[in-house]
Amino acid sequence: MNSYLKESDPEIYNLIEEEKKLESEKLRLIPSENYASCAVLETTGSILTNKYSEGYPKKRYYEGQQAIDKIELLAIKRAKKLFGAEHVNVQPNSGSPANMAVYFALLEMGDKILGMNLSHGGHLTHGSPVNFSGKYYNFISYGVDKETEMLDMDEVRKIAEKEKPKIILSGFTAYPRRVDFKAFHKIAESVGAISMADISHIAGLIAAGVHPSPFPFTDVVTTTTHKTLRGPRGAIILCKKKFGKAVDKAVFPGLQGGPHEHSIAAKAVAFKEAERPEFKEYAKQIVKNAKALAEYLMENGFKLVSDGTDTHLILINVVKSKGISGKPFAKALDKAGIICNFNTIPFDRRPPFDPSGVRIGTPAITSRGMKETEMKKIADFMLKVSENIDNEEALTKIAEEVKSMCSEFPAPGIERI
Ligand code: DSN
Repeated sequence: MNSYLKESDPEIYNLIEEEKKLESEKLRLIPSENYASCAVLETTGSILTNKYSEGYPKKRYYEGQQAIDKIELLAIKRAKKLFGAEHVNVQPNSGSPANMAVYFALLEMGDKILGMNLSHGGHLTHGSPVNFSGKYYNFISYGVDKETEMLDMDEVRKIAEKEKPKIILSGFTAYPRRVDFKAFHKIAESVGAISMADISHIAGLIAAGVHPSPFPFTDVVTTTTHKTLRGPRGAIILCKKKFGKAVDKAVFPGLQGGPHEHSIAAKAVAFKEAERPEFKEYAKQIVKNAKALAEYLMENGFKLVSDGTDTHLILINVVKSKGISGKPFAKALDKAGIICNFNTIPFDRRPPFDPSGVRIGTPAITSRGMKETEMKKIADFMLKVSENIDNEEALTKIAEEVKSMCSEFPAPGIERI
C-alpha cells in the first residue's frame, strides 16, 4: 500500500518510514502505547474510510449501509461478549469524547462528580480545570494515601458521603495498583450515585482476566481501544441497559456526526483477537514483566510510587531516587533509545512541565515478545542513563545496545508478524 503513498506524497511516506524506524529500534515504554496487529492496521487503512453512516445499525440517515450495519453490529456483539456488558456503543472517536458523552448523557451542567485527583493519577477529562470536564462540571476529588501511595477506600467513602456526587468515577492513567471496582460501586450505590469506570489503561488486562473486572455491576464504563487492548485508535462506552438510550443519544447526535466505520471495524478485529488464548498469555506476561521490571528498578535504587505495581504501569519518583527531575531524565532516556513520559507523582511539589516522576509500562515491549530477562537489561539501561544524564557519548552507546536488543524482537505491524 505504501508504494502508492511513496509516489503520491514522498514527504509523508518518508516521515512514516522515519516513525517505523523509531518504533522498531527503540524501547517504547509509554504505558498507553502498543503495537496494533497487521490485521488491525489493514482494517484501519481500508476503504471503510469512504462511507458515511450517521445513526445506528438499522436506523441510519444515509442509505447503502448493507455492509456497514453488519460491521457495527459485529463490533457491538464482540465487545459485549468480551467484557460481559449489557449495552455497548462502539462509535466514540477516542477516550475524551467517550467520557464527554457519558457526562452529557447522565448529568446537567454543574453537577458534581467525584474522581481521582489529577496529580494522583486521574485523567484530563476527570476534571482538569483547563479541560471541558473541569469547566462544565463540578469535580471534587479523592487521592491516594500519603504513606502507602495507594487508594484508601474508607477515605473515598467519607468524601462521597459528605459530597453526595451524581457520579463516582474510578479508573486512572497513572495509578500502578489494582482498582477495587466493586468497592467503588458499593460506595456509589450507598450515596445514590452512578458508578463510572474509565478502564482505558487496563482494558486488555480486564478482558484477559488479569485484573478484576468492573462488570457486571458498574453502571457505565468507558475505554479507549488502543492501549493494553491493542486495537485501533478509538473508544467505546459499555453500560447497563437502562443507560443505553441516553448514552447513544449523547454520542450521536449529541456530540459526534458520522461514525468512523474503518475504526469500528478495526475495533471488532481487536475484540476478536482479545478472545484468543494468545492474548490472555500476552496480558499475563504484561503484568509479569511490569512486576519484574519494578523489582529490578528498585534493586537499582529507583523509588517507585507505592513501591511496586499490580498492572502494566510503573511510576518512578526520580527526584527521590536519583536527585534528577522527571523531564531531564525522560529526555536522557530518549537519547538512549528508551521512550517514556515525565509525569507528576502524588503530592508532587514540582510543576507538571517538569515534575518529579516518569511513567513507564510494559504493553508495547511485551507485544514484541520481551520477557523477564529483558526487563533486567532495561532496568540496567535505565540505571546507566541516570548515571550519565549529561554524557552524550554514554547515552549514544546505550542507544546502540538498546537497538541491538530490539533487533531480536520484531515489532508487530512493522515487521510482518
Ligand atoms: N494520553 C493517555 C495516556 O498516556 O495515559 C491518556 O489519554
